[in-house]
Amino acid sequence: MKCRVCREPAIIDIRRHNANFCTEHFLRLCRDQVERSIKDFGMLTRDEKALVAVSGGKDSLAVWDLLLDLGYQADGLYLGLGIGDYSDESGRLAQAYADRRGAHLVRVDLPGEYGYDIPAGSRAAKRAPCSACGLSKRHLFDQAAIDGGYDVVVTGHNLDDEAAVLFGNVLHWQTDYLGRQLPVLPARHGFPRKVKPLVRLGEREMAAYCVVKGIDYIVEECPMAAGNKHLGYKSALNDIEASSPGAKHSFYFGFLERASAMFRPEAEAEQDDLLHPCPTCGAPTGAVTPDGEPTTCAFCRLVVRAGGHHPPPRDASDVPVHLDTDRRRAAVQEASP
Ligand code: Q46
Ligand code: ZN
Ligand code: ZN
Repeated sequence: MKCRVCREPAIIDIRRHNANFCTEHFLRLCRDQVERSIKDFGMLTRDEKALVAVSGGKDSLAVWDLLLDLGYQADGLYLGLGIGDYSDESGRLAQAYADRRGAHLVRVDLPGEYGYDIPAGSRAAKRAPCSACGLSKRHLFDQAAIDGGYDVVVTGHNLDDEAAVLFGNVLHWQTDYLGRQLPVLPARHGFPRKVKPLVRLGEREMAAYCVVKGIDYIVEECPMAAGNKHLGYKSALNDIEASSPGAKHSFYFGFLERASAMFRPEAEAEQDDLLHPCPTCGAPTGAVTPDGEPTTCAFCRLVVRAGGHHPPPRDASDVPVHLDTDRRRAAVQEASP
């Protein structure tokens, strides 16, 4: 097995490229694919401040590493979700990476600051763990990015993730989700842009990238992921990819090029529909009571049902931006048609 570029011994075969690569040219391929996604989709510039959502897994550590190597300004954000040993170990690995690179890691601890963890919170709120977790993560990423003055939030979603989400959305014809499934979600309502620079790279490549770069990542799956439909879709797509290399890539990029625009008007109309600032946290929300009255956002309702609380401002002059309802209201009104 020889490298396609230099004919030296290869360390990885990538069947969808019908090619093998040595260490040097594999790393170059990863960097080129990330740079290409960033340019093609207008994800970020080197003048902007990026906050990378780091879970301690291979994808988020790899995307952080790639952005730093490519000269982007990227800090990490680790959310402690209180999922037992899994959270302890993933937090340790995220911090170890940051220390080794001399990079800055912002840490938010859900049990310490909000008074609930994902296992207990999801039981109390009668929500599936991944649903309570996803809702909490989205809110806390946005909030940390606003509080820290970041322009863009980066996540480590790779081609396998995006193809699996697309597969699930198509299987159930979730047309509103299809309209939002993009590698870049533009900034709106005072929230930063969200970008996925790994969409051109697969899960296997990201594991290989971490091994080659000596990045220690958490290998176990989150223990709450059992029964998660996403894993089933991934494995179905892996079977298809095995007999038809490149299938995931053409499924996902074919969707972006030829179909996604058809679903966008519905998703955009829904997003702009009747938003108001949440009376508790200030985040824009479309939540209404059964009588149609504007009410608190899904995250704040989860916090209450899970028996948690919002962290108090440290002093009157230090009200976090996410609690600055006037500023958030102005952003919502400005964005309203
Ligand atoms: S961390 Fe959270 Fe994932 Fe664990 S509980 Fe589900 S969503 S599986 S990426
Ligand atoms: Zn080579
Ligand atoms: Zn709220």
